[in-house]
Amino acid sequence: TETLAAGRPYNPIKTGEHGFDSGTRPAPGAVSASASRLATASTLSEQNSSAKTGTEAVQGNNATVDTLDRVRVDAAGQVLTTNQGVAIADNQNSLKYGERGPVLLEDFILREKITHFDHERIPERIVHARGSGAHGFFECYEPLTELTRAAPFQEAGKITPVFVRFSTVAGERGSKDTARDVRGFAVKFYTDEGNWDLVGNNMPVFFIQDAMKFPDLVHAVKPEPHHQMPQAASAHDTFWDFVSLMPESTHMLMWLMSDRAIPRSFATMQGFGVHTFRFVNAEGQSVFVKFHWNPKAGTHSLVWDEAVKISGADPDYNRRDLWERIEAGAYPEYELGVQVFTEQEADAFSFDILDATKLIPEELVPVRPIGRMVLNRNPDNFFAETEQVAFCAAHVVPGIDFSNDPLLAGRIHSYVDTQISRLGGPNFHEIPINTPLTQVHNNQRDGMHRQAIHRGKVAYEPNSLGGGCPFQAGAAQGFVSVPARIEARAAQGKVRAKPEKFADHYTQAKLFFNSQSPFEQAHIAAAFRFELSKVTVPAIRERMVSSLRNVSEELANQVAAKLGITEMPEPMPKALTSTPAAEVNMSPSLSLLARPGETGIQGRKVALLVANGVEAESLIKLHSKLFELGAVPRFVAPHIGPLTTSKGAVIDADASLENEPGFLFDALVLPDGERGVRELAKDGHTLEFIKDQYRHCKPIMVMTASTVLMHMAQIPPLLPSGNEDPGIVVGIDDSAIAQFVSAIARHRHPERETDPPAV
Ligand code: HDD
Repeated sequence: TETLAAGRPYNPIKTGEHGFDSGTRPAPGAVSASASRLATASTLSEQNSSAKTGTEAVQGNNATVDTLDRVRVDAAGQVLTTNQGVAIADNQNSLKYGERGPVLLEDFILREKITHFDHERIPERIVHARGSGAHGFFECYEPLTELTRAAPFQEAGKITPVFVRFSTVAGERGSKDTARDVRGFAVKFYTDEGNWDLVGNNMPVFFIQDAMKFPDLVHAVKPEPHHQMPQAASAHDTFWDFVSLMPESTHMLMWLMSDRAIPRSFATMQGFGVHTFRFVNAEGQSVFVKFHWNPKAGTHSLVWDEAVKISGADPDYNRRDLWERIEAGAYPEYELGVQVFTEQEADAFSFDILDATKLIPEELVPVRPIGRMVLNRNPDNFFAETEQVAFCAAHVVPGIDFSNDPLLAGRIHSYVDTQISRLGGPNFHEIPINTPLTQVHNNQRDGMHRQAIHRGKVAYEPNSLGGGCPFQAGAAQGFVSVPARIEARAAQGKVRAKPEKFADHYTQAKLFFNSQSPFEQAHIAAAFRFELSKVTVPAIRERMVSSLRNVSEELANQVAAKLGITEMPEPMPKALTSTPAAEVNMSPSLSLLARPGETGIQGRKVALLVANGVEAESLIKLHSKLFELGAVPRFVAPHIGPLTTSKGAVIDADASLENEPGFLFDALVLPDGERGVRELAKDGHTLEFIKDQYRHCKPIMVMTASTVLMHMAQIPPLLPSGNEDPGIVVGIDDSAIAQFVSAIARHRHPERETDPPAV
């Protein structure tokens, strides 16, 4: 076999047959022998993984990443072949009868190539079509054996590999990242007792209470069927028609109109399991649980004007940010927290825990941190991993179980069903990114694209011919559903109905709105104004305003005024005349400001404007300081390439004012050096750059010679309140740098914001 393998095209799927290692799966955490041969450390994230995380985690990470090695293909040093492994002599010309003659049907090489190409696309996801994935690991803080027997939570320090996919919901696969939309936050845990998918969103509530309404919701928000517009946007008639007729969506609309719907980065948004789930321990005792992902980098969002501009200049804004953070070793990290409560506690709440339009205020049930997730490796191939990954709300492991949330019930059905058409048959669990680390044995057979070669003649159970295998695991090892009591009142029997508490649609919408800071509230009002101003039917706008009156009169008035509604419509009639008193009326943790983050300025992009003739020393000092703190400083100039500074040194510009406009950066530095400043002043892009930074409330550092640029851009020297603007730092000494760094850490300085914008 040695001689056979040597010098032959190496097919990594068939390691066993070619006499390399047997192709068995490595134990979780083990580094497979083939890894060193096949995987060349090609990305920075691979090279960096151990040094940067510095924990056992990298090993855990390798557990999934390693099993994928059996299918990773590296063509280095190999000849080009057909799919049958036949070497191809000429990949330039089709087979013809004479140089100028017709192409021959016989050309199987041409036909194989074109046929495969013709089928390169698969259907996109019906929702969440646009997404970005990453590998990583989950690390458990402490054993949770009292609460759950779920494998990831059994030991302190235990590592479980994960694959995560973030997504927008409404847009098509090639749509922009910065649409106003919910973000998907789907985590596949490759546990050592099978795959568990926590398929969540970046908002803790949902539009509807029952899966029966999901197709209606999606048809309403997707581009309108007659002309297929607008793309990746909810600002159109059908969406607002539907939601204004569905008062249960009001709470979710508050979230969707908030800046949560335009995250600055996937690394700066929360994630939520949304539904109530159950934890089940080894004794079979169960408690209810809600899952929360809290980003270590804090919660930071864009502002609308910025998101709109970014979608033109960089439609891949969030995807690029995720990729670059991982390549740079600034791994996105999230803490997993749980709200745990009993059935008795749940019964006493003023809302129903089976209602996905309600959250449980953290002030009522605190969030207990139980572990952390680090994303430390980019996929090798977008299609094979991010596109083919199949998440499913029904994928749970022993220790996790469902509640009776009727939205969840529909999801338990929908995901497998959708993958069957999207991924072409029932065997998508065999696609490498979807395979569990545990072995799979059952009597399911055949179907499209079957990979496993089942041996023997037994495909049924019970059997004696196969020695009774595979055999039932029994309750100690296998999945056992919680024997939850069914509450249907005897007299009710089978019904199509909802419990009464589901009908309170406004208490939590109010709670959310009242818990926002003034600038967050202003952004919510502006978002309603914008979206509804795109609605062409006045009756829909009015209906929405009538619904908002049940949330906040002030909000309703503000929105109505900007829609030209002079006579306020009556508040929408409520389904319930009296609702149980809410436990909390303010929940500070619902504000984005509640989580500024622990990672300082890491990952923030800072533009240092330069041109021929700028003063270099101060810029270089600042550049290295920012770099040291984990920020991404970039020299931006009228053109890319080398520039000569005031003292004749050379600075290389990374980007131009044209190819990376101001709104792509989190902060701006205006240089010293009069000649350079004069050159910048001649370029209209410079003033737009400054204006956008100011309008989007981002910090600006102004070195003395550049104060003229601030005047030219008509930047007000003081805040509207008359106070100094803490986001504008003049000078370059150490205290100015310190002030600038803390201004960047704060991200935005909304106290300068006016509506409409002054600049
Ligand atoms: Fe869903 C995809 C999250 C309700 C049916 N959903 C999908 C994805 C996420 C969510 C993150 C993308 C997974 C990926 O990256 O591949 N969905 C949610 C959340 C919901 C929710 C948090 C409410 C709490 N979904 C929901 C309902 C249904 C679906 C009620 C149907 C009854 N969702 C699907 C789907 C998708 C999907 C049609 C499309 C592509 C896919 O599953 O793989 O089955």
